[in-house]
Amino acid sequence: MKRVSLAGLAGLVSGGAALVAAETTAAVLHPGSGPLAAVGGAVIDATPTAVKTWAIRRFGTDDKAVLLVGMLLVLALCAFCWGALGLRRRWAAPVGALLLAALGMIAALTRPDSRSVAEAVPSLVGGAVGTWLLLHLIGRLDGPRGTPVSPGSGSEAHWDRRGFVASATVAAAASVGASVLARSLGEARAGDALASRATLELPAAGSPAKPVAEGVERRVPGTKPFLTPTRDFYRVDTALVVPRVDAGTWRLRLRGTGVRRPLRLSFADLLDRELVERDITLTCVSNEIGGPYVGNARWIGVRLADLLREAGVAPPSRGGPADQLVSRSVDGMTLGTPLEDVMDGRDALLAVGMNGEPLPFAHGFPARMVVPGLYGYVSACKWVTDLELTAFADYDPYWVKRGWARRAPVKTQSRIDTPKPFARPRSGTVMVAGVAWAQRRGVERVELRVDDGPWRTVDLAEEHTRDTWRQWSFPWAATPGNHTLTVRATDGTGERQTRRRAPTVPDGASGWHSVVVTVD
Ligand SMILES: Nc1nc2c(c(=O)[nH]1)N[C@H]1C(S)=C(S)[C@@H](COP(=O)(O)O)O[C@H]1N2
Ligand SMILES: [Mo]
Repeated sequence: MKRVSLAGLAGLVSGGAALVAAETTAAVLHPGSGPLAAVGGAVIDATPTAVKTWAIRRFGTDDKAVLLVGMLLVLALCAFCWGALGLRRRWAAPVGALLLAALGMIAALTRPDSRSVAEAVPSLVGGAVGTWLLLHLIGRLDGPRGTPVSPGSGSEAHWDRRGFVASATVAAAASVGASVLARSLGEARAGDALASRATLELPAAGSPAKPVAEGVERRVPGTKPFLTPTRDFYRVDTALVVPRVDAGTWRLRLRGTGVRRPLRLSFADLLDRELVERDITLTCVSNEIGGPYVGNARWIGVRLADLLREAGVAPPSRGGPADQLVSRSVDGMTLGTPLEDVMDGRDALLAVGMNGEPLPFAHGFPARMVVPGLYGYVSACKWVTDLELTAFADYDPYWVKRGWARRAPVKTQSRIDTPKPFARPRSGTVMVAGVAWAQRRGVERVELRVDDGPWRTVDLAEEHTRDTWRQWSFPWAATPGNHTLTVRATDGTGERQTRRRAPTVPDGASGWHSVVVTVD
């Protein structure tokens, strides 16, 4: 192998060691504050909305894994060039390390959940380790006693090949070992959070959910269950590392404009209140027509309106000065919800449980908001730790700053779940089935059209509540050939789902869902 390639390899090994050193330091200081998470978080925040929408559509919940792999590839490329350059110009070793460390430091210090200047330490440690190792390895690529080997001098045999291979191997092995150590350290640090969830027994709800009647659930093969199992529930958030919050030390503050008695609640305080359990269909604004980012879960928690009234808050309709409830999560995410909606009598919850269990970490443990009828980005703050009353005119939360609408009630939607696009069913009776949702308004009717034929009213499952989706099915007498199936719903106010196609940005997609099939 050429010396310059070996120097590139030295860069890779040194870069890897630098990264491991930085991440290990972070695991000790403040889990989740490593340079990878910080830079990744900054990349996510800086990504234009159009690219983010594309990434969610293209990669779904894997978007974060894809981002991580991409970052590692870019980093590897930089490290290779760093090593190769360091062979010719020694100063490139510290300078290159400093540049990357600066990137990590700036990202770590400017994250919304950054706590102190100590967040810069991991990147500094990484930079120092990387510089030292690279200089050391490159030293082995030089002739005896450090005399640089000039290209073509014929003295290539003099450099310490065995020493280089040995050093590089030791460094790589040490990095792998340290990363394993850092991982288990991270797990140990998360131990309190894990234990606080594992030992948690949710009290029974004072106001239980309405039992799901027989007629609510259709079990048509190829459709989703009425209640979405937690493991199948979609996940959308900007958290590269899922926050693992210790319920024992978690606190929720309620403060701001028009708050007469600010609240500061522990998790135990929450559980002391009356818990209500409700089935609520949650929808993501990034859901495309026919898309998967909608789920129906049984949430348990306290009524947000109760907390607000206890704090002396009045909604705008009662002369209150605030019209926006801004929720903040432990990772710095902000969401803004119309205060009027939270206090108008709907089951707006500060949820602590999902489908009979404490919230999973990925879904917001120990507490999150769920507000029927509003897209998740304006209502469903996970890992919530702060509620602030303010005005829409005075504050724009995270997504609004990035071009999404301030107010975003869920649009009426219907979806065909079976047959799947481009399916090849046999002619005869084919079950067409799916769901429709129009939270707060309810679904009154669903119609199906085959090709350009007449709209036909489908068989609707019983309504559970206005805040849950409604299943439907239609036995279709399928004839051979290509067919387009189109569905549309009418909500409880009699308004029909619009045919007008709109993209997800800024306030949710609209249009009819169609599926093309070939009947054999
Ligand atoms: N802290 C935090 N809460 C968040 C988000 C986020 O990125 N961070 N994303 C919101 C969005 S866009 C949606 S659709 C819902 C999704 O909730 P789920 O992941 O439990 O399905 O969470 C909301 N709450
Ligand atoms: Mo969302």
